[in-house]
Amino acid sequence: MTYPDLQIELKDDIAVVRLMRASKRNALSDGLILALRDVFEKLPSSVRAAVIDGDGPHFCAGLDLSELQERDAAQGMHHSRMWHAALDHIQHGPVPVIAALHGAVVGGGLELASACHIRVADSSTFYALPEGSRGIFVGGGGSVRIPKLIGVARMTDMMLTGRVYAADEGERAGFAQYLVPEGTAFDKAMELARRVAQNAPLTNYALMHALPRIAEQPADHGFFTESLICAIAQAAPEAKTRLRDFLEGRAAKVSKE
Ligand code: 1HE
Repeated sequence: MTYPDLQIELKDDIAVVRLMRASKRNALSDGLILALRDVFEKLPSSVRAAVIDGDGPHFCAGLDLSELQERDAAQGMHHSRMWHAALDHIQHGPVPVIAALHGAVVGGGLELASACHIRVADSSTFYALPEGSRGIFVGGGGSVRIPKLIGVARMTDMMLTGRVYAADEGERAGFAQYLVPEGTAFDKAMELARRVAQNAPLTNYALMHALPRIAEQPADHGFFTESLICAIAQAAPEAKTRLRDFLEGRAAKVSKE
């Protein structure tokens, strides 16, 4: 798989997907969005987790504004739906995806990050939704995914006032699950990806596909769906092996370290 602005590297069972458009701050052109869709649709079956990061000083400056030409309403809708399809391949693809963030994570860049399953930010990271001041609206799934991270009130404030969150307050607000020193987000993301890749595939599948749906269901439906996925996961041979390994002292205990 080769694409002009995307680098794909396989490090054992981890796919590293890097935005390679540093001169344009990794702004997401239509070509880049379609390439992301393609990559996550066609990941080799040996891949167990993926890391997305960005080349250069910023993770991603969002939509490529130079491509935002005169579009009529129908074209605008189809363009937004193209983003939805691409980012859906990340969120609901075959493997968990970890975003390694640094510098600007803004607009569509934040929409991309919010489609990932874990976000690791270094201390240079900042978050913003400049759509508000550019006279447009999020169109890459941001209004669905970003409030799930930070809440509707914070997102409304960001878009109304142009508020920029620094890395530390961003972590407290819920944008990222990990905050690490500058220049180390990729290494931390790889460490987490290796850990995630060791899980039983069905557990990872349940976390990616069942948990978000259960969270949207009324409690009574959620309990029922949970019971189904729980039963399917524990019936898998790999679960039985892992449980036996623990009971017979071969598996790691839970520890604070
Ligand atoms: C771009 C873009 C872009 C940079 N589209 N070309 N996103 C935004 O509104 C963010 C716009 N970008 C910025 O605010 C800044 O560029 C950054 C804070 C991200 C980085 O600043 P800096 O000083 O490191 O770089 P720069 O000098 O501003 O930009 C370097 C080049 O990248 C420059 O081009 P050049 O030809 O003059 O060298 C910039 O024009 C270009 N560039 N960002 C196109 N976004 C599905 S809907 C999603 C809607 C949105 O995402 S809206 C938010 C868009």
